[in-house]
Amino acid sequence: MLKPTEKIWHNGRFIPWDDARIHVLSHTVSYASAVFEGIRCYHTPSGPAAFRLREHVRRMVDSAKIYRMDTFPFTIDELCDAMIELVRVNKLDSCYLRPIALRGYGEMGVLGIHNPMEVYIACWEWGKYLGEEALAHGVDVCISSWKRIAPNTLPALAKAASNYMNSQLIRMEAHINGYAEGIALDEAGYVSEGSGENIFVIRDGRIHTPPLGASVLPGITRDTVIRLAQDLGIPLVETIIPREMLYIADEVFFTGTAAEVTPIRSVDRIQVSSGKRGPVTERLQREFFAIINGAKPDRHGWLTRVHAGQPAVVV
Ligand code: PPE
Repeated sequence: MLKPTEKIWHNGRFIPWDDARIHVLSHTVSYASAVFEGIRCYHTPSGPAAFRLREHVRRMVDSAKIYRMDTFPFTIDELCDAMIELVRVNKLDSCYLRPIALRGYGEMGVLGIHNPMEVYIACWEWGKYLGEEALAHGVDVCISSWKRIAPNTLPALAKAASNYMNSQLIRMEAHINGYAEGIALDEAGYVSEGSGENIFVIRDGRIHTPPLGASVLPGITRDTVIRLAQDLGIPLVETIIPREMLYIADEVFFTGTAAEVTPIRSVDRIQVSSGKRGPVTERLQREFFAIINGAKPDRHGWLTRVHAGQPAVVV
């Protein structure tokens, strides 16, 4: 169960957790007209720090633009500041931040452009997405019978609520069949992504990941791993990946804000190599966790410290 925190940010004001309610006839409830983000704030020796905050907020603003949410009322800077202040106000040392921008209550009907935009930011403490064990030992996954959203149906580059109905189908099917997660193929039948993670495949020392044209979310963790692989001198290509490549890979892993860097030990009950976390995955994981935990210098400027600025004032 979700553990409430004290405050939620709504359109520029802090309100009590329980007051963050919307009317059942808000546009978003019938038509899924919402865009959102998921951002982790990590415990570091210099206090909590949000990981790649600006990139996440930029993607949210991009998602809103794709959906013609022209009335989207806040700038990237304002949203970044609001998130940092929210973590301070809720006195959390580490948490997951969930900003949501939705079309609210007003007119009924699909159009939606006359309905007010409501922006909320909540945060709470969130543990390991695919279980504590997953990061060390990996997860068992399947290929979903559901495809990922096809090009020019729902825009995959937008992190929109509507995309997650497709994700739910993938995740529920995997869960019911005893898998930790499902991997969807794209419209053409090539590997796309998990219900809530991007995917990486390693063979003969080279990392492969599907390109943005394969109906994937442009993951911030995906981008992080691409940069870390460059830093470590590990060759990486963005390329279409046939399904069977997963079965014969040396290593496969997921990336995501919630899932972080999670090894995959089997696909469709076919063991990936020895069925243990592989050396490239482990190297990337180590580098990733060293940076987010503040054990290594933040050489890319990815962390935003929560307590670096002025003390928060509760409105
Ligand atoms: N693909 C999908 C479909 C996706 O939902 C996510 C994040 C990613 C890739 C990875 O993106 P990024 O977080 O920027 O590296 N999924 C979020 C939702 C989790 C949830 O269940 O809610 C997340 O990881 O926060």
